[in-house]
Amino acid sequence: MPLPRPAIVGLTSLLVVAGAGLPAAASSAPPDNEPPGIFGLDGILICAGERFDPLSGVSVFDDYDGWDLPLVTAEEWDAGFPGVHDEPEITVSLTTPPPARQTVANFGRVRYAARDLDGAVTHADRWIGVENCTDRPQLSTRFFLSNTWGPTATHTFIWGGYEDQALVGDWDGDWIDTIAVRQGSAFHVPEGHGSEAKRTIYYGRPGDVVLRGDWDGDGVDTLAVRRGNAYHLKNTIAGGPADKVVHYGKADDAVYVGDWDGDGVDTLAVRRGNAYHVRNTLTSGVADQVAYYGRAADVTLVGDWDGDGRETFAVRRSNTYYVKNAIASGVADTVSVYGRACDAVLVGDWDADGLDTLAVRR
Ligand SMILES: [Ca+2]
Ligand SMILES: [Ca+2]
Ligand SMILES: [Ca+2]
Ligand SMILES: [Ca+2]
Repeated sequence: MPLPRPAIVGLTSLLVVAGAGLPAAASSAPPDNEPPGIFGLDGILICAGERFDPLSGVSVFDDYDGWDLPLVTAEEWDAGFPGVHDEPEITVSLTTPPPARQTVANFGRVRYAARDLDGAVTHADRWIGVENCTDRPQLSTRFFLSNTWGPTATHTFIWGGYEDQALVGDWDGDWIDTIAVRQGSAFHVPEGHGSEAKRTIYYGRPGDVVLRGDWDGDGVDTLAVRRGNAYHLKNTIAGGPADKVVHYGKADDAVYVGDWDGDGVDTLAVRRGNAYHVRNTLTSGVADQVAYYGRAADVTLVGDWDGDGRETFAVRRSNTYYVKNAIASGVADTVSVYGRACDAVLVGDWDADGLDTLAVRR
């Protein structure tokens, strides 16, 4: 009796990202040439100018017995792919490599093949596109939280909507940062990583710039609305009028929130070019400290990277992070490569060990 044809799931949603000049129609796999039994290649994300390894981030699952199937590795690819794994039931290989290990100009097609035990081969074509992520990272509803700078995500979940603003905070004072999502003036605050249970609060107007911080040092993060250079701070997770209004910097300054001096209270810093004007009290006035770090074009992150209770800056260039552990000018203390150039990242202490690490929204 022949074995039932195993189906491969996990190839369903090769993530196709619209880029400049990419027709919208190319962002979905052609429905008619999807053979039965092969689904899923999720998580492929290609950045403009990035070398594309078609097997990076791909997982394939065999719904015949539920085993996760390994694909060929990048090393095998380099050694003269296509190679085929001797898997007990199915082998999956990429047979047509047009965009492989190349800079993808716009979009293209890759072909995957699956062969089951009796030698039958089925193919699946998938269109891929290229995202221009230099302006704004592609947002997603999938979050990958990591407690280290290593490649392993400790929490993976789907949460919120694609365009929702994500706000990281310790909303209940348990020292664990979680990710709230904003929809207009509604903020959905989860009970834990990936938890469906949530509180919804309403604050500000839909177009407001909203920041989060622990403005009173009680260990609980709350919200603030920015209007120009006025910051309307609220010390409880609730709607209603602000508890305090602080004016700082100029209306067009980039602003960052952090506990720069380790006193438990978050305050503001504004950035002009690569100059960071840091203030340690929630009052109007001039900066307590000015530090020059990185380049004007860098993306800036705030975190307590070394667990000393003080938050400092890191700058990001593509997927390289230059971390500084003091509010000071000078070279980075650590340099780490993490994730991909198109990733949207968030910073938080996901495990309450005092160290901030990254989460990828991909
Ligand atoms: Ca607070
Ligand atoms: Ca402080
Ligand atoms: Ca620190
Ligand atoms: Ca941590």
